Amino acid sequence: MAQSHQEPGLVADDVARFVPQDVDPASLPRSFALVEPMPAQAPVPGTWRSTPEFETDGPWAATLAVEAGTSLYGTGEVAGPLLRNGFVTEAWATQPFRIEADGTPVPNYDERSKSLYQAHPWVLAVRRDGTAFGVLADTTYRLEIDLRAGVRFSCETPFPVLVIEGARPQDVVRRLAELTGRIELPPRWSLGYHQCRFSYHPDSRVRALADEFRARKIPCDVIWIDIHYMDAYKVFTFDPEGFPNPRATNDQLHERGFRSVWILDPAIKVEPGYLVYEEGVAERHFLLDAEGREHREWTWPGDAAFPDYTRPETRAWWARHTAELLEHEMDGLWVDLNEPSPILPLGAELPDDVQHRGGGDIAPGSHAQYHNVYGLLMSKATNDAMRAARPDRRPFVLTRSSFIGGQRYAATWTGDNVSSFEHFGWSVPMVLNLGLSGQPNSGPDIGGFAGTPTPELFARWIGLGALLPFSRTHSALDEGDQEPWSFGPEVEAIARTALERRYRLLPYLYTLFREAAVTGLPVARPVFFADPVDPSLRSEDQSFLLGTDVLVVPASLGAAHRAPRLPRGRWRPFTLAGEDPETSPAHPVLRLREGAILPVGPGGETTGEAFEGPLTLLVSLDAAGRAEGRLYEDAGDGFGHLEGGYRLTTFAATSEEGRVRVDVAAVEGRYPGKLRGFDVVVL
Ligand code: NBV
Repeated sequence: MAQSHQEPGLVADDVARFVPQDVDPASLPRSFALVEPMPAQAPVPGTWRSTPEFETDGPWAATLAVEAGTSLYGTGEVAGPLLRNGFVTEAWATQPFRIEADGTPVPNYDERSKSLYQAHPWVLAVRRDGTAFGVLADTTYRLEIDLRAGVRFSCETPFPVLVIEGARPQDVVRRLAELTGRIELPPRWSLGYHQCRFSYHPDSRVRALADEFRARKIPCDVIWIDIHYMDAYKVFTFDPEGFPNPRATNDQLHERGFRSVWILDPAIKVEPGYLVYEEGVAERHFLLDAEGREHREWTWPGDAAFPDYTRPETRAWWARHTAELLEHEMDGLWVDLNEPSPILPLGAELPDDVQHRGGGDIAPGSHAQYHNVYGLLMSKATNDAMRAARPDRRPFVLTRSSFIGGQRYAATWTGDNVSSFEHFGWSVPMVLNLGLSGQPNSGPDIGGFAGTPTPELFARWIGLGALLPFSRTHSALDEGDQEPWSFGPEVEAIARTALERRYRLLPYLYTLFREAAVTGLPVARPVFFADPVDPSLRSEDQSFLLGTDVLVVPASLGAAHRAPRLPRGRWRPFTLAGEDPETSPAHPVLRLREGAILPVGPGGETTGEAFEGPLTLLVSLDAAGRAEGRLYEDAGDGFGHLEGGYRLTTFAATSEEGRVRVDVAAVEGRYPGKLRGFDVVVL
């Protein structure tokens, strides 16, 4: 039986909270999505456009009708198209894989899969008239999201629904970020290119890799160290043969102008004599089964126990070990397998009745309640640890699992993918829907994780991946090499050019990351943001926008795909590194909006170089002969920018009698030093 909501509450002009009838709001679990509890409420006015109908007999459900012509987006990390109308998914963090005959685990999902590694109980709806609303089912429990007829959420436990109204979809996304949190500005080095594989091992291979990048003059800032650095996959240990001196490895990387990111898994190997395990037992840090015994699962290191990150004491213990690890001078941390995922048997998950004991502002609860926030809490514990250990540096954490709001603590990647054109084609829509769900810092495994790409596929993937917010190549154990030079000289040249383009764009990209940190707007945005009333743009998901000014148009994925739909107005093509997208389709065409000024840097092999030296301002005048653009600068690390230690420069161009003149129209912030010199190029 459908019932209307009880005591709907307006918490701001554009946000309303609805609770199912007969449910005492005070009886609902605390929110993990929201940064602050909801403020006092007033009655929702009769003019409110989108209101849920609740069902309370059977599973709890909430349905919102949508007008014809409404486009649905969001739902976090989902494979398939950007436009989500007609899909049924689940907010339930999952590791989707199957085992090949030879024992290799292979990611196993497609457009119809219900869930991937992260959980975002959130839908963004854009009405035909370009106005928008967003719906958050504020629960951590497993939730079905059915978008076949309007928006329908269903769940075994009652949940409140938040509805955000906006004049445009951008307003809704900004409001979502106000409520669920924004990213911290990442350290500038993390905007560079990242090279990863499972695993670069031993340490001599890491050094050789770094030298190879420099010898070949291919831009790269970060090398990643996957699980083989550990001793038998035991967290917070080092393989005495392969990585006997991790500090030296990091020092050598730093000498060569690289940073390093090292992986951490949650599963702690059950092994007498292993300090971390023994402490975990003695101090009761592990999840318990329904009978109160330590819960174990078969994982990468074998039988393992799982830290209970709902406990403040356990987060502090994790932080202490993380701080000790950081004494070896790793620059960033990568938290993996935190859905959390056992390895065997296939598809295993921790049982719903496993107990999380909570503490502080987190109530004790079952795994059914806390499964979806395991990755979020592990990210938080790791981020807090980095911040406490290094108060002067910005933490960098990458997580595989997350929950809505997870952008507060970590960047993310789209998990294990496959070296196929199909998975390649999902890169852009996945990054866009994550952005529309609050997470602006993401990217796919370039080249694909499982399998080895053809030279053509790798070229296409790095050409595109170099333009996504987080840009990292990664590949699985036992797969062929996936370095920029692994596919012959032609692809190497394409990869170098692709990365040179990224490094020239970095001043603009960093400006967009700053915008994301302040407003929550994504770095990579759907094309329909340029014109939310143009219905032809609603399903465009191979082209995308960087900020408001740069349109990225990749070559078509083949005859089965339609030609890209571009927003109205003049978008002038430009090049950055001598590329020719006509002859080399791996390089997406870049276009600059009329009326925009794009600040580009000199490029270089490291972010250090790319943020020094003269700027070029690319100017694309509008019909009135004007253009404007912005550039954000700061120290690149640390927190001085939060105290005004930054400079946000607005450039304005005017044209008179055929001459274009660019002025500094405004400067915000107190960043020492003179503004970098600039050349002007009028497109
Ligand atoms: O740590 C090894 C891998 C990692 O390379 C990959 O990126 C993660 O998604 N990890 C999964 C664990 C191995 C699972 C097969």
